[in-house]
Amino acid sequence: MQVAGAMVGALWVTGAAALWAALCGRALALEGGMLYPQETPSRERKDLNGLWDFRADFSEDRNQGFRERWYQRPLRESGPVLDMPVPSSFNDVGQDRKLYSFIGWVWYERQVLVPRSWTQDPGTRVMLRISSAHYYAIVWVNGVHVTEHEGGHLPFEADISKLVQFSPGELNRITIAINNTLTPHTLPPGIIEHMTDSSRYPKYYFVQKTNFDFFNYAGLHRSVFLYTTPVSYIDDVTVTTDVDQGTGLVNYEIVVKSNENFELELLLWDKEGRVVAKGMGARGQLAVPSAQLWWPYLMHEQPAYLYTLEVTLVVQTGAGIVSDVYTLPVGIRTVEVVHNQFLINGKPFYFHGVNKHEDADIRGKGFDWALVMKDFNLLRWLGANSFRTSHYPYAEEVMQLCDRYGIVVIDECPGVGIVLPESFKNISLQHHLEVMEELVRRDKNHPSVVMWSVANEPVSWLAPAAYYFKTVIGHTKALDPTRPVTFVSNSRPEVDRGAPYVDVICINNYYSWYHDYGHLEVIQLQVNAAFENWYKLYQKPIIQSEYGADNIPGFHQDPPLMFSEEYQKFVLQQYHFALDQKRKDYVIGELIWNFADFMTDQSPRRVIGNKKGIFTRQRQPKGSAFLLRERYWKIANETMYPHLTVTPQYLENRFFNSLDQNCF
Ligand code: BDP
Repeated sequence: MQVAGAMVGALWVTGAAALWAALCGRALALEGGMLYPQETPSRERKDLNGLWDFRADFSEDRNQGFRERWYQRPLRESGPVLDMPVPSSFNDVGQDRKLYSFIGWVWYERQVLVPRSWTQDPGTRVMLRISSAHYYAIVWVNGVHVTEHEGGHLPFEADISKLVQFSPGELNRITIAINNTLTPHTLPPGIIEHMTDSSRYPKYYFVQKTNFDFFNYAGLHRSVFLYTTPVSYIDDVTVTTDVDQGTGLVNYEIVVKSNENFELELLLWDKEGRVVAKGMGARGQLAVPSAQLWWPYLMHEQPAYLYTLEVTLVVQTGAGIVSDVYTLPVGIRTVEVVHNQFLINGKPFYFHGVNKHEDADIRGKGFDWALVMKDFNLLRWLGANSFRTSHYPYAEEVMQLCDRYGIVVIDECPGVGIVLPESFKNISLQHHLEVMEELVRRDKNHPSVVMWSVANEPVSWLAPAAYYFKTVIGHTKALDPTRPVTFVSNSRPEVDRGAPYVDVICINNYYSWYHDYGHLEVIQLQVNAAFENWYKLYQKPIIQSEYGADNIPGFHQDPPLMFSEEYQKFVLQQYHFALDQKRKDYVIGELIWNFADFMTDQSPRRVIGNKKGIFTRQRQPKGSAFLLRERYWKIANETMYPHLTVTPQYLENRFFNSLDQNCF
């Protein structure tokens, strides 16, 4: 039957990738490093953002594009195409209701002229990098299949040197087919429900069901790049840091791809342009006496200090000497969980921050610099020192800004909505492990990333969850022994099967919202009891990783009623009373749900999306934003000047109103 065919189409691809991975004996995704494409003296970059040709395959089985091989000739010859902006989700750009909720394959195409210098020199390697394509992507260049990738939030790339060198001076056609179908084995998982009751649904009717609370936007969400390296090149750089009595230690490991003999030279530059340490070889340690440490925003007078590591590869080839240069910002800092504390550079760190989403009007999950900067400016205004990348990895450029501004990150993978028993099977587990590998590979060098989160609110009380989370958490710790690992629970301590393996307990609850709604008077008691129960059982530090209430902007009601501004503020205040009793003890953080209103699937519980933002979707403050702002600056004052009695305004004037951009 044709609709089944549509899903078989989607699954066939997933199956093929898994089979290929099994045959190769390793995950496809992890061949090589995934350094952010940079312009350096040896590397050039061209971004392919702008308008692409676009066509959704509305055929009943969604497989017309494959049957007719749309990748073999210009897409516009296959039928009508739309102009589609990249980066952007495709859902909200047009006026077509069918495209808004489309499930299946969409096709993107862009013709690109590659600079002659790239194609004439056989010593140049040309890479195509796709920063995010949600969810499954197949890529062709000039009709030749070059790569496939599963997972919507992490980058992948292909070496297309041979293909572009074959046709110098001609336009090259890049075709990307993307399928947004979620199955029990994707991350996040989902399920396709076929509605077969012909008295209620048309023929072949199906819907995508998910167990997470954000809209499943799809498309090319982040930049597409072409970039070059020499054919002998620096493939990966891994940096970890330590501090020994004021001396900063930078441990490095470089992976080089080269068939020839090579040498590696390393220079570490400070902000003033002085070389503070030098190294040689693929592995070693640089020592920086009296190092300036990387401190979080509002934890130090000079936060977010970054050195620059310059790696130079020198290769002796038959044709002479070739070099490749890569530079990486390096923040020297330590992270440790000791007893009830989360220590950054040996000092207790309290997370006062937010949970976010990549979400905005029109663009959906499409990356947008203006939006990103607005969000960082709002974080600064708020006095927030941290956020969690709920519920998937964010754009690389966002992570770079966190390093630069000292915003601490809990880096979460797309393990959200894991509730179906099938999603605990081996095939899902294997994929989850691969996703963690991809995430750690991409984000390992960011000083801002202080903890990995492997999941949000899975049904962690199910029996298979114990093995599943033990494996995922264990694997993550093996991949990166320098950072703590958590997963975010909404369960009860006595039945949670993941909590024994985490370093920090992260708990979500919505007292007087999803439970005892309307009963504001029970919040403090319930928050306190939850903290005590979790702590009694695990003796681990706790973060209140979500709490909040919806507020429809403009709704006012006093005494407070649900959905009014007054109710949202009241809920927050009650949580704050409870948090204040425990935060000098074992509670090490509070992250509001959510930074801004965001789009969700339609449901009777959602009024055009989730309205728990303290900012609207257009980033305007609700009353709760002012409440939180006062609290965060107060906490920041206590942290930074524990020995002084300063007013909340002191720090705010010192940092926020200062014109010194280095402060943020
Ligand atoms: C939490 C989820 C989050 C939801 C939130 C809510 O982690 O993704 O958006 O509930 O319902 O449980 O607002």
